[in-house]
Amino acid sequence: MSERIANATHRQKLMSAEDAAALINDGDQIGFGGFTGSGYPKALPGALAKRIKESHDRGEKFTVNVFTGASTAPELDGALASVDGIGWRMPYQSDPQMRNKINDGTSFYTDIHLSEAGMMVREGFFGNIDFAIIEAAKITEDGHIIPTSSIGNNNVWVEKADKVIVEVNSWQSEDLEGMHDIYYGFALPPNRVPIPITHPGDRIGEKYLRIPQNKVVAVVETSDPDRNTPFKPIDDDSRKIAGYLLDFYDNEVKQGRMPKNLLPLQSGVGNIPNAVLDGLLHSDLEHLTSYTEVIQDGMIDLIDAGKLDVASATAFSLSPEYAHKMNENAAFYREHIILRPQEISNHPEAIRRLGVVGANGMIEADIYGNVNSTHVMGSRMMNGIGGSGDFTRNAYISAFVSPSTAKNGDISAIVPMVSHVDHTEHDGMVIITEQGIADLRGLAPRQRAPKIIENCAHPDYRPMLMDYYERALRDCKFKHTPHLLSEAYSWHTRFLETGTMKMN
Ligand code: 0RQ
Repeated sequence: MSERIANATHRQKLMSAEDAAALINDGDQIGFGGFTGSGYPKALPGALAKRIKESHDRGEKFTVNVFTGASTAPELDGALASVDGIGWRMPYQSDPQMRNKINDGTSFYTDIHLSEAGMMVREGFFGNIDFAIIEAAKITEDGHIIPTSSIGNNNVWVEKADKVIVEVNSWQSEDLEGMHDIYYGFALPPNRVPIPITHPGDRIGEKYLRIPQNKVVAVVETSDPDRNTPFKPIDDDSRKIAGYLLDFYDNEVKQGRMPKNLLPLQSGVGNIPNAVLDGLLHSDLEHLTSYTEVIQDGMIDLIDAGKLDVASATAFSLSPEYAHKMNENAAFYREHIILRPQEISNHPEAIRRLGVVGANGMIEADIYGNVNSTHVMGSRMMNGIGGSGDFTRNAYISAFVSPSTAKNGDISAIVPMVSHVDHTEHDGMVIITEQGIADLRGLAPRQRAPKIIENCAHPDYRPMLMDYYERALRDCKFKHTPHLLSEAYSWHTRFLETGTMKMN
């Protein structure tokens, strides 16, 4: 038996994943660990999926409601979705099978801000949580639980759940001990108090996850790695977008609006954010800090180069190569990285106080600066809003970054009116594509539209957008935000009918 389960009481609860899954029933609400492919339970979801499949084969109904930190991996979302085992899901996902089940109507999906997911469960808005199923690197002799590569909402799930199942994963480094900072100062209104973070590196909580021992009904041993996808090599467009963003930051420093080492950085996941981090690596900036959601490969490079003093997040989102590096060197990286609950990493209060500088991806923006991050053609769910809203509304500077077109140029990322709105024109400040940058701060809608069209739209779509805007300006009775409502979605309907937004 693994020495990773050093506590005698917990050792008595050791069982197989199949036996632990047998404790779960149809309709149960389960808070799973897991955030952007890190720190999710590896064995229980598969064993549960098998049980669900057997029930379905017998003609019995069996679905569970799945709560997580954010996206997980094929072993969790994929396994449960593929057997139609998820009745309802929150707050973020990116697994192809899960996405299909949401879009074909099999599973309900409640897409909410990541900072609010745990909070709302505490507030009782989602009813009772039956199980928390979380991953640990070790259970120490005196019963302390050392978390793994994400915290996410684990603190909330174990606090609110009736029963807890702990997977102890020997793949995770024991040297993660000390990297986590779990805050226990939350209360319900009217008893809330300020969150005492004034610097990204502040530690305000505890190293271990508190789990009432009497709640633990099963302990399961695993050894599988986190399954993150490697990043693609940085392409020209991503490099250009990163270049515009870094020049913009540089100008903010010159204008005296940001200090020389910038302000704490937040970046979404993906290839453009990774290109931004690579750009920072090759700049002469020093003593950078980060207050973000996920630690990506580029941040590890910045730490290695001595340029990033401290990074605060709730999870890793590392390629397999970098995850291996983390496992080998966690004792070093824990001096520079703090993993917090997502209710703290994404907390509006902390983001606003620290003056975080954010950059997130988008699906489309409209000519007035409203942004759609989630729905393709207004109806098809991609991933979810994730943390983009937490950061965009509260950041010191909020940027959206995207290629100006998608699907080989048949879709323009700049459209007359977004087909779904996640971030309103009141939230985002800067839009960047490979074509250029539109700084929207202080601009009224009629000042924004020409700037977004000229600077950000692809040349193939620029004249069409300008034509729409000019006719709207001429024919719309009200001139604050001129629109031709009968035409505003014609670009999307044209794509759905003909396969391209272009006029043939
Ligand atoms: O499709 O995968 O089939 O090739 O969307 O697009 O350009 O690779 O960009 O990976 O950064 O994703 C908004 C989805 C962008 C992401 C979104 C298609 C495109 C491609 C991916 P394929 P790209 P990205 C912190 C912050 C919300 C959550 C968030 C996201 C695929 O950034 O999920 O920000 N954001 N969290 O072809 C049709 C368009 C499209 C389009 C792109 N206009 N129409 N398809 N695509 N634009 C992290 C967390 O919160 C956890």
